[in-house]
Amino acid sequence: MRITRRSLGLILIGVGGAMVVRPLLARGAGQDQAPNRREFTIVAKDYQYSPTRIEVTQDDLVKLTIRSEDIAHSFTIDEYRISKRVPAGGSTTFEFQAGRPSAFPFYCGLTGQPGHRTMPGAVVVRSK
Ligand SMILES: [Cu+2]
Repeated sequence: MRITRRSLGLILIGVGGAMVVRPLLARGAGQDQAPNRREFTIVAKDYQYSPTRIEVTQDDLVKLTIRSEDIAHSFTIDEYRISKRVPAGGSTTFEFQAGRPSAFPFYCGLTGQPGHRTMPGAVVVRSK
């Protein structure tokens, strides 16, 4: 088969469609069972978190690993009373269960250098 620009587009649509359909099926099957588990890694570097935004769904069990690629930082989400120290060049991992839908800011709570105050981000919880 000759791969034309049009057929390549159709193949890509097929791949994208499969990626959308699979999580929907998984959610339907597990509706009354254990909550979905989600895992993210957030990297701190140059006074920035990356990514600055993660999206989860209400009731998800969220496992977050925060890794610093330079100095020590902290990772705080007031809504969840989470405040974890992230060692220089190291990481910390913790879990929480997503509650009410909203956007919950996270930030670095260290105060030694002014840069720590400029590390904003958010955990966005979508309703089911
Ligand atoms: Cu910091």
